[in-house]
Amino acid sequence: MAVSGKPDRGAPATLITVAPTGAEVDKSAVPALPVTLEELVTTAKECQLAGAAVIHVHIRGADAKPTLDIGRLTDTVRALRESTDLIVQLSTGGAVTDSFERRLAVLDASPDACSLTCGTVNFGDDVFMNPWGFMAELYAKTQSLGVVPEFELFDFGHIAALHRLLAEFGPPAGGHVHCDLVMGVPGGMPGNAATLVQAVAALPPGATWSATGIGRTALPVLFAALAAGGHLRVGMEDTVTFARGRPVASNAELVERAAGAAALAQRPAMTPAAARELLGVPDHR
Ligand code: KMH
Ligand code: ZN
Repeated sequence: MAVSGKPDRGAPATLITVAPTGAEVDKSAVPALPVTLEELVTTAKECQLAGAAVIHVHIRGADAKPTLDIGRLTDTVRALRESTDLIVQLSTGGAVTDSFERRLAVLDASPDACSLTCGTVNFGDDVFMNPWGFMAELYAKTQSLGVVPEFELFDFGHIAALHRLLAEFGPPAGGHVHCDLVMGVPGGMPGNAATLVQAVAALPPGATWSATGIGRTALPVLFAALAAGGHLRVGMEDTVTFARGRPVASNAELVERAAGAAALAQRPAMTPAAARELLGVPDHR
C-alpha cells in the first residue's frame, strides 16, 4: 500500500527514471555530463542496462548550452527509440530562460512522454515560471497529441494546482496520473522524509509517484521514497556528487545505486515494458 492508502499500480517493482543532463550544469565544470547526441545515447544504453525504464531528456546545442531546437529534439527522440527501449520523456521545463512558446513546441518532437510542472517556483536566484494559463495550454496539448505527462511537483501549491488541472480538464493521455516530487530545490519543498510523506498524502487518489532529491538531498529522498512505496528518479540533472568529495562518474552509477537500493527493499527495478503498462505509454516504435 502507498502512503496515500491506495494500492500501488505495478508494485512491487520500482520505476527508475534517469535525468542525465538537465539545463543547469555546465559541461566545462562537469566533463562527465552527457551533452552530445552520441553521449546521450551511450548514457541511455548504460542506464537501461543498469535498471532505468524512463529517460527525462534535456538537450544541448553544439556549444553544450541548453536548447529547445525542434530539429535536435526530434533527432534525439528518434535516436533514443532506435537504440533503447526506454520511455522517452522530453522536458517541457527547459531552462529558466526559455519562452512558453518554445516550451510548448517541445511536444511537436513527438515524444512518448513529457514533464509538466504544476506551478511557478523560486529556483535558486532565478524563477521557474509555470503560470496557470501556460500549464493549462500545455496540458491540453498533451491530451490532443497523446503525449503522456508526468506532473512535476516542486512544492505543495503545485499539488493543489494538479488537483485543479485534473478537475477542469479531465484525465491525462494514457489515463493514469503519475507525479514526480522534485525535492530540495532552493525555493521549493525541502528534501526530507517528513515532507515526502506529507506530499504523498496530498496526491490525487490512485496516482503513482516518484521522487528525486536535488544535490545533497538525493539519498534521504531516495530512501524515503522506497520506504513509502514510491518510485525513483536519479541522474546528473539532479546531483553531480556521488558521495562527499567524490563527483559522479556517470549517470549509470546513479541508476545502479538506485537499483541496488530498490532490490534491497525487495522492489527491484521495473522493465521499460512494465513501465509502459503502468504509465499507459504506447510503444511508438
Ligand atoms: N530546468 C528547470 C528550470 C523539467 O524538466 O520539466 C526545469 C526542469 C523541469 O528541469
Ligand atoms: Zn528536467
